[in-house]
Amino acid sequence: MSRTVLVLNGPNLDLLGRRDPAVYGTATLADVERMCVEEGERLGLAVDCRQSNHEGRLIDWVHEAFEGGAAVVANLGGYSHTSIALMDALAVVEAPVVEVHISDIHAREEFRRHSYVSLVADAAVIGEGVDGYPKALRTVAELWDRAVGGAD
Ligand code: CA2
Repeated sequence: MSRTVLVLNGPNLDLLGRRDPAVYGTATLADVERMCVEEGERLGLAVDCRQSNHEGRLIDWVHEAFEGGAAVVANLGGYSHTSIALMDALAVVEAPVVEVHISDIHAREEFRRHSYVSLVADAAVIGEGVDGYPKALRTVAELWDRAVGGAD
C-alpha cells in the first residue's frame, strides 16, 4: 500500500527566504518542498506539499488526509498558537501527525510557547531550521513502521 504524507505549511510561510533570515533562514518554501519530496523518495513516501494563508483551506486538507489515510507533517505557523479548529481536525487523523516549527518557539515570545497542534501531534520537530521537515518525514516513516510492526 502506498503511503502518502501531506506536508502542510500555514500562514506566511510562503514568505520563507524572503524576510527574517536571522529567524527562519534563507531557504524558500520551494526549497523546503523540494527537500520534502526528495526525502519522501528516499523513504518510499508519496509527499504532497501545500501551503495556505487560510485556516479553512488548511482544515479541508487535514480532512482530506483523514479521509485518505494520509499522514500529516504540519507547520501551521501562527495558527499553531491559536486554532482550536485545526487542533480538532488533526485530532481525528489516524495516520501519524508530526508538527514542525523552523524556529524554537519555546525560546521566543511567550505567545508562541503554547501550541494547540502539540496537544494532538504524535511528535514534534522544533527549532531545527528547515532540516526539521525531512526529519519530520523520517519520524512519520518510523511511526508508521512501528504501528505496522505492532499490529503483527
Ligand atoms: O518557527 C516556525 O516555523 C513558525 O511556525 C513560523 C510562524 C510563526 O508564527 C510561528 O510562531 C513559528 C510564522 C512564519 C512567518 O514566516 C515568515 C517567514 C519568512 C519571512 C517572514 C515571515
